Amino acid sequence: MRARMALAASGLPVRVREIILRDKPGEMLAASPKGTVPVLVRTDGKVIDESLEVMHWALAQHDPEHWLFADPDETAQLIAQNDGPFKHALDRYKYPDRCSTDRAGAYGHRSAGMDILHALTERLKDQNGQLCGPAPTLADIAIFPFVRQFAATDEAFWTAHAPTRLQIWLTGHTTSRRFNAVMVKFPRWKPGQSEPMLTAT
Ligand SMILES: N[C@@H](CCC(=O)N[C@@H](CS)C(=O)NCC(=O)O)C(=O)O
Repeated sequence: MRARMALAASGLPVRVREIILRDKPGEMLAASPKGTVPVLVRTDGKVIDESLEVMHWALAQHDPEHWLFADPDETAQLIAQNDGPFKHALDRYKYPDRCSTDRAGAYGHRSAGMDILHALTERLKDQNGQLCGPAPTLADIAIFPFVRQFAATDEAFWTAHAPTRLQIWLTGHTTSRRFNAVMVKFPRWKPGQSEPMLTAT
């Protein structure tokens, strides 16, 4: 979703092939054999199959909301923490069975995730609203979809225990017009079918 967010913000014309992960089309695997989404095939045939790289590629061409204006090292550190330790904790909290974690273990991972989120909340305070300043930048957009998953794992816990400022930040992102536009599922793509354009928002 973060890749779609950056593509939609950039306004670049992009055609979408909606796929189902348990039944990946051969065309997708031919472009990117590792079989994860997103996969972006550029007009010159080059393939980008990491969401963060898709974001950088799109915003490097057009960044109307200045998502790349934040300090690049700080941004990279925040995203590395998200994609590393936070994602590790999230997966084990969200899917304890898949990760062979028992309930007590899952709570340990929830607690590790919450520690990271408390540190992010301090940033929201210091930076006056978003992670790297008063307006959203790359770090906010790259990170909030994961915090959304964390929050949705146990909504009652989230509402009762997540810092208010973090809840406000998350709600601001998840209720945005752009996020709700990119979350809409397109019809599943089949070979020979036309591909809808991703709406620029
Ligand atoms: N680091 C990758 C992670 C991509 C990833 O793991 N995507 C998941 C879906 S969110 C996936 O495609 N999983 C493959 C599967 O479930 O078969 C990125 O952000 O691009």
